[in-house]
Amino acid sequence: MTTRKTALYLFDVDGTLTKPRQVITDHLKKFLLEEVKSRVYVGLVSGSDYAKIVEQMGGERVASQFDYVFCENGVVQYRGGELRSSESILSYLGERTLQRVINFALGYMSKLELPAKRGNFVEFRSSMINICPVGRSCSQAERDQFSAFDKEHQIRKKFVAALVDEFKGVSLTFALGGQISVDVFPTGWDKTYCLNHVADANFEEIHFFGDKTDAGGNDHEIYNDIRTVGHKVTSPDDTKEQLMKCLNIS
Ligand code: M1P
Repeated sequence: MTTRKTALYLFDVDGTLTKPRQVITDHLKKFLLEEVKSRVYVGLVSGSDYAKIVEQMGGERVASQFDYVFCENGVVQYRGGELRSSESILSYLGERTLQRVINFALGYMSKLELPAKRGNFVEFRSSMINICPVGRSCSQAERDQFSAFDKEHQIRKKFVAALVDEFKGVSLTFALGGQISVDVFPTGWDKTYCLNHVADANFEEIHFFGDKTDAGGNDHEIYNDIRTVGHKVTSPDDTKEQLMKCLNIS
């Protein structure tokens, strides 16, 4: 068996390994778990929760083959399919502040007129809240429609500006995670959080591949962190191409 280089390659999921909220292709899955994993250590770091990551990797058996699975920005950590650690936004904020955030978000969203509104506007996770103007129970077509509408009318950008203004004194970050929603989490609980979990492993290099690397995107902090070599990608195909170059795979 060949020894793997002491390097860790971390991957965002949506837009980097899969199309937003879609399942990874068999081709890319095989490439990552055979070609890439035989050369370096591999990990996932997503804003999503564990259930969504498992779904997008095509099942728990696949997800558990990654050396690390960091959910909710790495604040929730899984290894080999087992939960290793997590944090609670409820304990951090307290019920009163949490409700202020939720009530403000629901009030703001109630005044929006959109092409469609469905259900599940606030998703409460372990270490973050995800707020979604169209509603997380929208169909794929409604998701795409909202995404196009958002690009034209800056719905989420204006929503984030209103949240930042309302919660000036509270140490919270509002990030455009994916295509249709806003992630709300304590400042510092961004994707750089996962780097704490690998500090003991003393990797010589940590590479990060992500698409939302601009300011306000949820890959921004880890992409720019001095502990990582950041790679900005535009699609799953681009991720594969960049990996082939980095690891000299022909
Ligand atoms: O890409 C990660 C994001 O995926 C989903 O975003 P959306 O539904 O808006 O496309 C959410 O799970 C979000 O929390 C996460 O950051």
